[in-house]
Amino acid sequence: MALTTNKAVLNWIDEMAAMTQPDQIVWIDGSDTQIEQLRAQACATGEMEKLNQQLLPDCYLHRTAVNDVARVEDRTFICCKKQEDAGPTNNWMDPEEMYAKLKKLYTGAMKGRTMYVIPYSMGVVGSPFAKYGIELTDSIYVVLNMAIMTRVGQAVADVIGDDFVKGLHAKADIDPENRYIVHFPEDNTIMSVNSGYGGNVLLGKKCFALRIASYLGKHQGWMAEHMLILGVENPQGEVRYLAAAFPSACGKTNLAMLIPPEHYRKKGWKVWCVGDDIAWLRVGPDGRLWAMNPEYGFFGVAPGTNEKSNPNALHSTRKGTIFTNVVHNLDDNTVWWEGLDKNPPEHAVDWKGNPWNGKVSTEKGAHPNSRFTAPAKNCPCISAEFENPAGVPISALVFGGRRAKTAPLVYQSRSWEHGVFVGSIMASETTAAATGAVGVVRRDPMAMLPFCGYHMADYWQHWLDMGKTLGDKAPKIFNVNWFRTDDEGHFIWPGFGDNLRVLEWILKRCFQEADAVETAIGYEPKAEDIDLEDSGVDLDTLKDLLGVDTALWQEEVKGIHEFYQKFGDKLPGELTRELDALEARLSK
Ligand code: SAT
Ligand code: MN
Repeated sequence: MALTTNKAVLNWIDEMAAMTQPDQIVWIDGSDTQIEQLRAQACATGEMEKLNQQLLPDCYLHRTAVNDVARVEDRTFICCKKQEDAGPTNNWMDPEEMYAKLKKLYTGAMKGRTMYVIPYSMGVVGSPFAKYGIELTDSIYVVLNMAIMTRVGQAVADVIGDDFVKGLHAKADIDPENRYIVHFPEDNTIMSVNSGYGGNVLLGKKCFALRIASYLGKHQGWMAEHMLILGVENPQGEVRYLAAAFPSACGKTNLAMLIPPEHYRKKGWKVWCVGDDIAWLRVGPDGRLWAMNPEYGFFGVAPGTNEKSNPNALHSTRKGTIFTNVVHNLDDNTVWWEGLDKNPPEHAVDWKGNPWNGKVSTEKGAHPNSRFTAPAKNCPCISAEFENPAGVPISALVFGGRRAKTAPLVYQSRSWEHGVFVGSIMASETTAAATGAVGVVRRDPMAMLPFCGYHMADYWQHWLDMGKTLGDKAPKIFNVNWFRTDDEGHFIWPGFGDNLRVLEWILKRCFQEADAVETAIGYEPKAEDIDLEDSGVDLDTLKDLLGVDTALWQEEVKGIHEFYQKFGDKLPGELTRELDALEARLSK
């Protein structure tokens, strides 16, 4: 039975059902009974496997098709009326043409299947900052993941209005040649077909909360960013918040849940996680920038997650979690992945569904982009403000990427405008989170390259405009790089919990409690001002990590000129001026 009488919702569902022709339509009310029933059904068909309920209560395993393991950026489209509005970094097609193309793929795609109707909320249901969507899907896996990642069910159906985001997902034949992830920002519509993998099909996440929301934010004066949100509590008991943007699979989840080094813990430092992937930011009534996490769970990268790197994430996955494309340990019916421990199972099934012996196999058992979908409330360090609809006030915005050489450990921008410049020139080595080559340096402005729902240069202008609104209440902007390597390719900075040493300086800077030295690229800490006690890093190494290599940066400037050319007249003048100023400072 329909959970709402909203005509706009019902008419749209009728239209989509007429096209996709499911055998039946089932509304997701979000009740435990219904979720339990769907889990049982998915296990009966082999879509999911129930794991050891003593060790991993309410946990399940799923394997995607072998050709369907990551976001497909080359098949992701922004379809607005004018191509110019999508910009040079997005794939575009005329909406009419795309609707016609998709219609063919969706027609009859749900024959013999059930269409699930998922009313979901991004943000606390009923709050002025929440936005609602409906996802139609023929995948139980999608339903169960959405029920972890977002707030779903009757409570949402009760408050949904006419301006909901429409999402249609059909697995169809999982045909990579006909896989499309399409956004129509002007119609509040998302259509995804021929995939069953997370980022392509959990439409509340990248599709809505970033691509559609960034477009809405531009028009409504707020921002949707690919950022984690965390609170750092100092020994005085004061919690200061920051939001940080890193490309996919660069450690956002690890940073969001970091455990302070022992030396810090003893003094009383604590870290609280508000979000690990997406931040919606607005100017609050006090004129400051406030951030809230629109999601309800974590869709984290499994490989590398362990008791040392991220105990909080690992703990979060011990109940009510869905594992995708990890190793199935047949001895105790649990899961394993590379980097979990040094004890890979002997009797196991790999992510492709083949028998796998971790003691002898030279092939990876888990896919490098294998994932866990875990409820946020499982996280031991979840912030008390997680369910606060208004979110938290942000003192610092941090950009970062994976750079072997150029970017120093940390630097602060000279101003908001310069900070927008720093975000716009972000570059990172690619990871397994998207299909394509791994380890190639690409420009990924604000970590939003694959997620900005409109012209990137207009997006930068929006950042500049937000800075004008915020004025002297604007957060300070920083850039970090945990990934510098030595000549043998080893990481120099220990990372993980030790990153708090850098966050301490960042937050002190926001409250005029720490000094800095000026360099050509921005303000850096005095090496003595970073607490290195028990870090295993000595002062000289830290000085190296903070080093700015002029020749490398001059090369970088050339690359930025080239990159900026893509944006033509739309490139805000402020950014060209910042680039010229950087060039001038480097040649001094
Ligand atoms: O696959 S997702 O897009 O949800 C995760 C990521 O790539 O950041
Ligand atoms: Mn992400």
